[in-house]
Amino acid sequence: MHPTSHALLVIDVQNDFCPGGALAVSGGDDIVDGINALMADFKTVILTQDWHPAGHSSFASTHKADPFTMTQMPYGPQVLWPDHCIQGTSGATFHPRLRTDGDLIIRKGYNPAIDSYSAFFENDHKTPTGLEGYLRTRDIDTLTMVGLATDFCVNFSAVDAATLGFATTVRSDLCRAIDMDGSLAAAMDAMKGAGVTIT
Ligand code: VGL
Ligand code: ZN
Repeated sequence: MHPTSHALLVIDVQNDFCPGGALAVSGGDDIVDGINALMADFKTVILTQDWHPAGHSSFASTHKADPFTMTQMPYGPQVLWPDHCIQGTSGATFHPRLRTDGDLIIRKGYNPAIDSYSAFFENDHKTPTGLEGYLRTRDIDTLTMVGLATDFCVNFSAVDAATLGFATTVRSDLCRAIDMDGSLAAAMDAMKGAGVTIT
């Protein structure tokens, strides 16, 4: 059992990121049993849930564009995704086998105008989700991260956590990647550059 200062963060293990989902990550469901087992070692388990309104600005359909193309947002470049994780739909629900009896569920991406990959900040890198305060007020300074997708939401969450000063480890065996246009290699570099431990 890890000490109370060390929490597990489970990123976006939702139906739309698993095979058959709207933004399926290859092997996304392979990690569920391993994550459930890992939860038993932590006193604090936090889950995140991608939670978009219909017509979200990160959806290609909103821009009449093709999915997996890029657009420019006021806060910078943004990948346009297939419609996914729409609030209240089965695609936004956690994988049916995932243990969801954690301490906190952080929903993100609900602001129509800003995407939110990171569990800490929206994609403007300024608007906080409140997770930092939750962790600090509970004297948590060490994080292990698992989930989907390695190169987007896990990457952004891990880089932000390490930059905020949390000792951060990503368990790559319990993550799966989208890997478009070299995004996995870029994410690995970004995480290592930020001081994230990748195992
Ligand atoms: C994610 C793309 C869009 C993720 C979420 O969970 O990595 N990726 N929304
Ligand atoms: Zn999303």
